[in-house]
Amino acid sequence: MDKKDTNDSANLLDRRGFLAASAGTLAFLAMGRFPGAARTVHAASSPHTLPALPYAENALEPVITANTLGFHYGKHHKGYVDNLKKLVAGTQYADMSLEEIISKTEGQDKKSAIFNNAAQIWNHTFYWNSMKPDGGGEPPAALKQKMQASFGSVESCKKELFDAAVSQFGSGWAWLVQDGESLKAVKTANADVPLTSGMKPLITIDVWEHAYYLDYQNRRGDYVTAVIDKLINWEFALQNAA
Ligand code: MN3
Repeated sequence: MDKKDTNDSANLLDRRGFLAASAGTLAFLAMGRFPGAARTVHAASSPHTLPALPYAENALEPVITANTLGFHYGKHHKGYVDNLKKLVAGTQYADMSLEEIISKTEGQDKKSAIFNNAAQIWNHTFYWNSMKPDGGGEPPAALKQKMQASFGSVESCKKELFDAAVSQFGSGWAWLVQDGESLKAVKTANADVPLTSGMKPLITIDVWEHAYYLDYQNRRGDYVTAVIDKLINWEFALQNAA
């Protein structure tokens, strides 16, 4: 990992008041829990590289099949990287980190293609890390406390995350975020990311149809339930909340 890049990126995030959702991610990945973690860290903030998956394409079966993951990562996620590379070539954005591109293009109609592709790269990398083989189950005690303080119980937290995911009309994302001292379940449309509202993402679930249609067809609720119960990486959420 290039320390200078990481520091620059963290400083920029702080200056923007983003409170380093990525810094939490970086800290977690830097702990080396995933093979190839360092590669993921560096690539996650680069607009030019498809970050490595933190596990094999078949590692989330049977909840998410290798078929779905292969298309989702290899075609969709890669497609956003290929698009962004072309869109930023020779522009002021070419040498910026992904987070910087997102912050500078957010809300600007003329830059929406750049924003959409940059945010989708960020969102997908965050989504892959929001899951792990044999995930779900009991959250770590420190996260459990935060969930109980904000939602009343772990079950209520999961239910609000589920509700956000199934009620998002059309394409988008469901998120567990930290907003100030509270945790919240929120949804965003299309490529939108809670970073731009000053909230710190802890976990995300992709609810674009391409995330589940090959495995679940129209049954988004079944996909979301299975992800929450069997794949969600609560340790990743806790690291992001730190
Ligand atoms: Mn997707």
